[in-house]
Amino acid sequence: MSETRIAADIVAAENETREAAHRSDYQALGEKLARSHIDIETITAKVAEFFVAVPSWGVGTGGTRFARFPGKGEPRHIFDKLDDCSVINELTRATPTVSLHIPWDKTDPKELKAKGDALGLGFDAMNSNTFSDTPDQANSYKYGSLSHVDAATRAQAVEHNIECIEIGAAIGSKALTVWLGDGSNFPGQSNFTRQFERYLASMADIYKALPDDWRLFSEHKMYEPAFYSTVVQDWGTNFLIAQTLGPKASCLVDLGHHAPNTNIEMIVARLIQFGKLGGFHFNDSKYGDDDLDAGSVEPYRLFLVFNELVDAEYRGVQGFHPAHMIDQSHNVTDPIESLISSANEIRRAYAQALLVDRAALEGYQNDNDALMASETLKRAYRTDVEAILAEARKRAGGAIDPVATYRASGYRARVAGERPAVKGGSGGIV
Ligand SMILES: [Mn+2]
Repeated sequence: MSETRIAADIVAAENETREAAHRSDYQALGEKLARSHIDIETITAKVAEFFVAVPSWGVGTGGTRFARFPGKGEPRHIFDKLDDCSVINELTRATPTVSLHIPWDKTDPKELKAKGDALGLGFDAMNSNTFSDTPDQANSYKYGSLSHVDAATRAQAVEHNIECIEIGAAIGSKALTVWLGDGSNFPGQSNFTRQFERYLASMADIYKALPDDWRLFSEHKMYEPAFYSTVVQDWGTNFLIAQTLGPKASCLVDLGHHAPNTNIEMIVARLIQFGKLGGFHFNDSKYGDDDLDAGSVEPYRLFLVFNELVDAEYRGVQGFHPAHMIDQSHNVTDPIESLISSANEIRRAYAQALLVDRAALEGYQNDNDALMASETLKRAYRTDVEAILAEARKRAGGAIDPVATYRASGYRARVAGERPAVKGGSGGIV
């Protein structure tokens, strides 16, 4: 990394204060795992190779439809956002890519690329936005975009998505995520079939514009902003879309976009089995699309999702390379701290899933030993893998305790002085 936002000597000094305790914890965990014939070095190496993209919109303070309470030193534009994203990666070494949202982050692609290169950051999936209007656009998305009854509005929405691909191609992205707010608020307002036909035709036009090595992710969501029906409302519809469009299309699973109590890990398994799992928007949820921090409410569910991913990894499923992205809205925390913590929680779930004794689990499943099958998962989940996560961070140049190191660095106070408060800013509720 040629430029850093957190001085290396601060990271080194903070690590020094924790080194002895960490070394002791790592050794103790290694001995414990060895008793189960697990080599801690193998797990640490795999964790160090697991990465998740941060969303550019996640480093600004989010809000609700009631209010937004800005934080200090909020990023004013995409270049400030990239600085904040760099801080997260410098401390966690788990987030080397950023997912952009257009038009929120629209600027000269050459400058974007140069800034990313300077910070050692790459660009993950591009996100289009046809759920709000820009001041200069000809046709409004009030009544829909890709599925709108008006052909000119649909064409405008298609054109916007193609522009996202062009910007992405110029900065090294390889995927486009399409989430749209199209739906209806009243029974009878829209003809479900005609609306979905129009949507599929628009998506086919976008698909045609994809470069050969690109992927197209469609993201389903049960409700909101439309409250009676949504065009891409669930994983079944999402699967139909991916299957209809072709091999470059697959499904994005946002953990918050399901009905309460939905068995998300089972959806993940189904999509893997039929080759249509494109990737994730990680977050957590209590009631709806809450966009809470990953692992903050239901860490066991996050683990169970990773249990399916690791199962697929070990089975060597062909073409299995889901995109890992975070999609959260931070209303009451410093967004940088939330994203640091979330990246760690995602890696934690991965590490725990790596510890599952898969041969034993299969044996219990074949013997119909439900209790021991469950216990096999729980045993892995109960293991405190923090020392593995810390070791992976430290070896890559990151912090043993990234949130404490971030606070010690004084970064937020520094940027608060450099970035005068601005009104507005983009929310983070996709
Ligand atoms: Mn999302």
